[in-house]
Amino acid sequence: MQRKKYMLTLTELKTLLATPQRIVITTHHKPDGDAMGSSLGLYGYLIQKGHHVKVITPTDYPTFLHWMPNNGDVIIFTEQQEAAARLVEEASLIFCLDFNTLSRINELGELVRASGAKKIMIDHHLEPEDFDDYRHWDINACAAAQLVYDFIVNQLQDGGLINKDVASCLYTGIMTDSGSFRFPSATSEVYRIAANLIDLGADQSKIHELVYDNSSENRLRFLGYCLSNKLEVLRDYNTAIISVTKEELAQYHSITGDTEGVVNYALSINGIRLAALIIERPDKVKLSVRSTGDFPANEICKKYFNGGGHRNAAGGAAEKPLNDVVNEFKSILAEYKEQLIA
Ligand SMILES: [Mn+2]
Repeated sequence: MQRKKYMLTLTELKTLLATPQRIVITTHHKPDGDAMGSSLGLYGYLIQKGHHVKVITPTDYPTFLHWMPNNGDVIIFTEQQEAAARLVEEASLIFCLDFNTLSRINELGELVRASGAKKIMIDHHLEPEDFDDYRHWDINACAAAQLVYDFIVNQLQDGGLINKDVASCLYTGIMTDSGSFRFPSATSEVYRIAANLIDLGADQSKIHELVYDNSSENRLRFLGYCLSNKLEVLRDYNTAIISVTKEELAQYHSITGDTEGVVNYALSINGIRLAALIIERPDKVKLSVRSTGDFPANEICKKYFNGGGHRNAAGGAAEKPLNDVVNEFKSILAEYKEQLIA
């Protein structure tokens, strides 16, 4: 892609980072383990350099991520809009982690766009928008946290500052985005980075427990309900769908993070190549779509549901009744039948 404007070089960025800056780190809507892990990992590095740093998330995020080092310093935009807006406006550098289009951070996006700060994108999603001044972007990276590691160690040559806190955050990002090191993106290089992070203090067993064995009883019962009552298996298309109404979410007192990972259970059925979790949210219907092998989940999300993502993990949304979205999703499958039954 042709970049129009003048880009910051690595040398120029290093020079900027050599003196204290006012830095904002932000990440995508409804942050996941990689969004928070990459953000708080970079935060833990930058504060050691004497910068004034704040992590601002567009929205809240799951409680199973609240244990992360320096979580108490995070500002949630929807809860502290004025303070967040001031920080963005006054920042000299804004790091944009684990997303690459400003629409992914809601109203915060326009504030970031308007800010005079230099913008640094560290990301691994397809099709970045041209809003940044410096880019460390690689779609083959398993996580933004892997790219933050590479940024600190190889680009800034500052690996000596990866302490236990930084290592724990970056490890969390890599672990969650690689499906606990099982997706094809978890290359031997990723395992080597993880091993380094363990050597630097990340307690891999503890971190796994904090993230994955930290469910509320409601969350587990909700999962059970989805699997026994809401799962639809369409064998003709090797596809499984779980759809959930807002009444059902309320019945299980669902909170942020409670629906995360549910779609993976649908995908884990033998022979299933495509799985969707379709949820009625207050404003719109949201889809999480997962696939195996080379089936493009992101293509379906982009073409029909105003979204996108990775080939095997994508998302979208629709402003229609839940049933209409479920029926539309089913009607699309015929177009992909050959690929789905291959
Ligand atoms: Mn990510």
